[in-house]
Amino acid sequence: MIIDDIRITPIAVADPPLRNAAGIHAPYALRIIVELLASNGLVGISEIPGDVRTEDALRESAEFIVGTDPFALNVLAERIEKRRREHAGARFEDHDGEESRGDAPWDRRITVHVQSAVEVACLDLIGKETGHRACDILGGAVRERVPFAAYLFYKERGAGGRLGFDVSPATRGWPAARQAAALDPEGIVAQAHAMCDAFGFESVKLKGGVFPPEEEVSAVLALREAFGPSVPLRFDPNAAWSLKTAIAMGKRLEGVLEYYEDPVRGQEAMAEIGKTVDIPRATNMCTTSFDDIPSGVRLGSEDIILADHHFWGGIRPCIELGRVCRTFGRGLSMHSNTHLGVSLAAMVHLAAATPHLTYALDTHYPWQSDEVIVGGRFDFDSGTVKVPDGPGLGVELDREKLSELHANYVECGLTHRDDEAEMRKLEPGWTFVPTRW
Ligand code: GKR
Ligand code: MG
Repeated sequence: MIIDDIRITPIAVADPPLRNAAGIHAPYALRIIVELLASNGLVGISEIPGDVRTEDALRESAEFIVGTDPFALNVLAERIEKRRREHAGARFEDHDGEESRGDAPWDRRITVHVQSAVEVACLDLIGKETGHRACDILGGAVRERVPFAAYLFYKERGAGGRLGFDVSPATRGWPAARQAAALDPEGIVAQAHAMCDAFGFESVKLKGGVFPPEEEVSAVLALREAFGPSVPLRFDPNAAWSLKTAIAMGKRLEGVLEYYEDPVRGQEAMAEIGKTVDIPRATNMCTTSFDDIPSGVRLGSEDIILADHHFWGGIRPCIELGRVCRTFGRGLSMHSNTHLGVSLAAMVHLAAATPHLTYALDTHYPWQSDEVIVGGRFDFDSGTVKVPDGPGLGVELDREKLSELHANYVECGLTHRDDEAEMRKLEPGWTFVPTRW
């Protein structure tokens, strides 16, 4: 089996106005659907965050992806990195260069996105060729259902895309909560109830870094009051807090949080938190690559790392990360950005094949209404998703939906994620401040 062609389809997915430290989500989130067309007629698929720079990098990579055996995963990963290094030159590892993770809550490195797109689509091809599920190729499933956490956001009114602001007064439950604004502790608790009732989640995460710390701590305490100590709570201000603030707030959250995710920026500051605040610390911002592991271990900057196959270069590096975490006594959880079912399927296979997965995973999936896979949206049962049965990822593209979502992309005119620019539409003059409080 040889890869004959690569098809890259940017899509725009309706996304509600969710707030974070860097601003607010645009009405559409960009994703890229990648298809690898093999010589035997099989097609392997993957999904990654959208950005024109990533699209360009994928197109450039086509010259050495085409003609390669999809089983040659190590060779492909190395070639992608080499090509990206040549392309970026000195800027590759500069703080502000092309391969910088950036200060925003999400990761903007292009190489790992391209590696992820190619690896996942190859695993899908290998599975289809051999008749095995992706998780079985990766060593076998240690769980057949994967647990996820409710992911709460402060949000403005509306559900994104063309869904507008109108909701019939008769609408109840999650569809109403997905439209409603949630800007205070009462709104967050109502959102949590609606999301947990609809999906059965048994852990809850609140995205912070939006309002003054006292207000956000009140929301966490209101969640604890509403759900009791049996529901694990996580809180993530995306490093918008100073060390002083994070220590003061952390003291109030001891005994309340399951983990404190990126309260501050950088491994050194995260390590300081660990000296005074008695809550496990998690990160998807300060330890984000294998190169960061030695200093993270030396400093003791986190207790839990959030894997993400889009940001670690694929599913296999995340499984390796699981082994590293077990070796160094760290827990492993999973990070998420806005996504559809192809990414969800990959997350589920990764989680199924990772013995050392110690927490329920993050997912933005409840916030989306679009889907790009045949059969529509995934079902959640008691907050868990079943590993798909079919070979490879076990999901297929719905071509009609893919065309619709691509038409959204062309129409909406967005080329990359810019939550700060969106926020200015709401509050002219608003600027992103990496450490705000
Ligand atoms: O979707 O606004 C968001 C989140 O803030 C996201 O961008 C982060 O990458 O989910 C994320 C996180 O855990 O930091
Ligand atoms: Mg985070």
